[in-house]
Amino acid sequence: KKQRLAWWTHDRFGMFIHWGLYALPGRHEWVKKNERLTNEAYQKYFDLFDPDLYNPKEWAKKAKKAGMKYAVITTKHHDGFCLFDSEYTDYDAPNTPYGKDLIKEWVEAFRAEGLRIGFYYSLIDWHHPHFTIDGVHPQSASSDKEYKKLNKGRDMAIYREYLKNQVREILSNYGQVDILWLDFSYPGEHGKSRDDWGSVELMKMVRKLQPGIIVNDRADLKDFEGGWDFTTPEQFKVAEWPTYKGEKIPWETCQTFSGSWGYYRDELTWKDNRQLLGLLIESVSKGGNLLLNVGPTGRGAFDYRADKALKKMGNWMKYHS
Ligand code: FUL
Repeated sequence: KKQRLAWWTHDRFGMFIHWGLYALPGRHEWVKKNERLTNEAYQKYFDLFDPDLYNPKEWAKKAKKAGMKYAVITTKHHDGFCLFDSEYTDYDAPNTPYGKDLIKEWVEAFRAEGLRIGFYYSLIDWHHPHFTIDGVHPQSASSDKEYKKLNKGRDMAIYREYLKNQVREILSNYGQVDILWLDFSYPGEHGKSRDDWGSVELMKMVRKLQPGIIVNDRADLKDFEGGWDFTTPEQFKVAEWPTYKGEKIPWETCQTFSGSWGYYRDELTWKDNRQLLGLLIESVSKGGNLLLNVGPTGRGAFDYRADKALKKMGNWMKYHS
């Protein structure tokens, strides 16, 4: 484990990219859930998806200039839309007006800049007809009876197979993948956990397909020893180096520039450069990594505020890397 984490522990600073259909409405990647949108209401973003400014070479250059050494992109977020070409669904980038696999271009561009690459894959899926409706679903219910009615005919075993097939695809079709970032489990009433995802089986497949890959801790694999590689404190500064059974463990905090991961035009709580540098320095000083997120627009460009912030990080990293 230590060996496969060596590059990551050394590199420390990466770019997270949340990009998908939700970039079009531009008001949070959870817009489908937050506004309880149906598949029909959400369909227009698929029908209009045509990012004419998408230039992953430019993105990769920006990440590199900012001092980042790796990048993780959403191959599928909770809304179920696949940025990659999938044999198992029509709900993917090649079927939008854009008409191409977005991940293929992305991987080539980031590799060309010498960056390591990671795939975020959402375990949650608000589009698949067999994904059971639960507490964080856009069509969530208010009583057990209602859940029962809504979930009649939905079969998680079918979805489980789908997710396994898709993880196989993303780990087979793009060469070496350095990180798998699964997201996320919420055990409890109307929540989902490792048996819903088939996490144990899934991990066996992952390790076989990509022996060098490192995997985060969000598939409810409780045992750190045989399961995941690093833990993922989200949107907070850790007070001290996280531990497991008394041992310090590898960790990475993921953070946004503003309040949302997906592009959110009118969200104005952007962190300033001092805060961002503080995050990086403090995380590294406590043995952790920083995965700093960019949410590109529906046309495929970085927001000017993200550009500005990345430039400033780069200026600092040039002298203190
Ligand atoms: C969370 C997700 O629900 C957010 O949308 C985002 O992807 C973040 C990194 O993880 O759990």
